[in-house]
Formats: sequence, C-alpha cells, structure tokens
Amino acid sequence: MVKEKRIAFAWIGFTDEAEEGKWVWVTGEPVTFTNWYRGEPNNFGKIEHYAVITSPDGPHGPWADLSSSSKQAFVVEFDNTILKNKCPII
Ligand SMILES: [Ca+2]
Repeated sequence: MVKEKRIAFAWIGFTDEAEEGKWVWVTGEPVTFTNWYRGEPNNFGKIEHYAVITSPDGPHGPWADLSSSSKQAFVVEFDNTILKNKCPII
C-alpha cells in the first residue's frame, strides 16, 4: 500500500510510549512479528515512540520509530464483520 500510493511512511499502530523499548500494538494484539529497519527503533532524541512502515525496497517495508510531531499517512484496520453489518456497499 505504501509503495502503491508513493507514500514515504505510514503509521502502523505500534508504540512504546507507555514503556520505552516495550513495543505493543494499539489494538492490544500480541506482538508476533516485527520488521525494524537496521538501526531502528533508535528513539532518536528520546522522543520517537511510534512506528511507521517505510516505502519498501522489497515485498515488506521495514519499520522505523518516529516522534508524534511527524505528520504521516496511517494504516487503519477494520473488522470486516462490522463493515458487512453497517455498510450496504461492501
Ligand atoms: Ca527512529
């Protein structure tokens, strides 16, 4: 998606804002996979607590941490059962 839309970064809902170095999904799902870019997460300036997916060179874009002041696109995850019940178009 990031590559198709020519977006440099997109927020993915992964954060260590509650405890530095302890990365969690905002949905509360267990962390079973990470794809950090080499040298990331580096908490540059001690203010980077939110993960973005970067424009991929390969099939999967590596991740980096950025600060909340960085304006980026974002990825939204929907439960498709909700959409099927609420939206007649889908
Ligand atoms: Ca970083």
